[in-house]
Amino acid sequence: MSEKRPVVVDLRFARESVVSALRSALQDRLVIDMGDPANADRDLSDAEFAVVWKPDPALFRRATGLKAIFSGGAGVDHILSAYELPDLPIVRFVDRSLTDRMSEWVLWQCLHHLRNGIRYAGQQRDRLWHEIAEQPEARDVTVGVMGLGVLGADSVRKLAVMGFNVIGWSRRPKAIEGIETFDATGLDAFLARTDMLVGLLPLTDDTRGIYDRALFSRLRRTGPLGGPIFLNAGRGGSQKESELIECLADGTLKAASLDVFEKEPLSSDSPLWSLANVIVTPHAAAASDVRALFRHVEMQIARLESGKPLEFVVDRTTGY
Ligand code: NDP
Ligand code: OXD
Repeated sequence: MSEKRPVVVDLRFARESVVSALRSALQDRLVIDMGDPANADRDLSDAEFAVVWKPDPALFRRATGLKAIFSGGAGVDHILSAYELPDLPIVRFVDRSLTDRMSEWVLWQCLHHLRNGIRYAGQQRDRLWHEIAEQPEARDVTVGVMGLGVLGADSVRKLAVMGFNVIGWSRRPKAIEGIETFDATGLDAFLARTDMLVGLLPLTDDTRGIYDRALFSRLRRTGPLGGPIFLNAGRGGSQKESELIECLADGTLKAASLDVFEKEPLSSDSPLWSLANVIVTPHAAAASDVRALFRHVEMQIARLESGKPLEFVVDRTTGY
């Protein structure tokens, strides 16, 4: 073991994967795994880095010598909104595996809605052999993606490969080849063109509750799917769930695919479980691969130690 200062790991997910990945990760320094009860009262003041997902609130008071905090996921709302954080760089998790997984979820759900997946699943349950006559082509459907960051940018490209007409919206102007993009000022124009709305926004003060009735009412209603469809894999705090449920019931929205919810796990009495036009996945769109997470942490620490700046650092003023 070298002289290097320890890394404290407090990842409150996939415990077995964390334990297994730690057998070969961060070999050049001591790892203090807070999931191990033996470390519950350990002095953390010598820890240099923290790798966290929804950590113990006391962690940042105990680990007073940190140089940087690594989020165990792409989102950082789990710490920014819940803790008093020291003024340190916070690094998001950005990795090919996570990006691919998210794009898979987005394509899976968009194709499911395009190809009448909900109706065919119902027909199968009823043993009904009936081909639905109206089958729009992807090129007739406009998918509008809100959030064109690491995940949104990959999703729009892959949706375009599948033939969808794809547009995107982000706070600042963006240039993505083959994709028409809108900045914050172009929200109305963006929504008016969108048949399937995909939410890939981070949760910040500006995006909390952004998906509400007023927004859903501005989506295109004359598209080939018979009504707008909403997909959200960003954060549930961005959707006003009571209004979303009403919109799904009264036809403002034709259907939805939801991976994230205002409160998780989704309560067993939520109407979303049983609405026939809703697909629920349990915040599983793009889980972090723990081995890849530790590789990313090792890479970023190596950058720092060789005098290079950290990558994927959160802007504390915008909150993402
Ligand atoms: P990025 O930080 O790379 O991208 C965020 C995007 O959102 C940017 O395009 C940004 O605009 C845009 N944005 C932020 N605030 C606003 C705003 N107020 N108005 C308009 N656009 C805005 O994040 P990622 O793409 O890596 O991840 C996005 C989110 O996905 C994560 O924060 C997390 O919440 C969620 N996530 C969900 C997972 C799941 O399994 N369900 C897994 C992983 C992530 P600009 O480009 O102008 O800065
Ligand atoms: C993330 C997530 O932010 O899994 O990475 O939600």
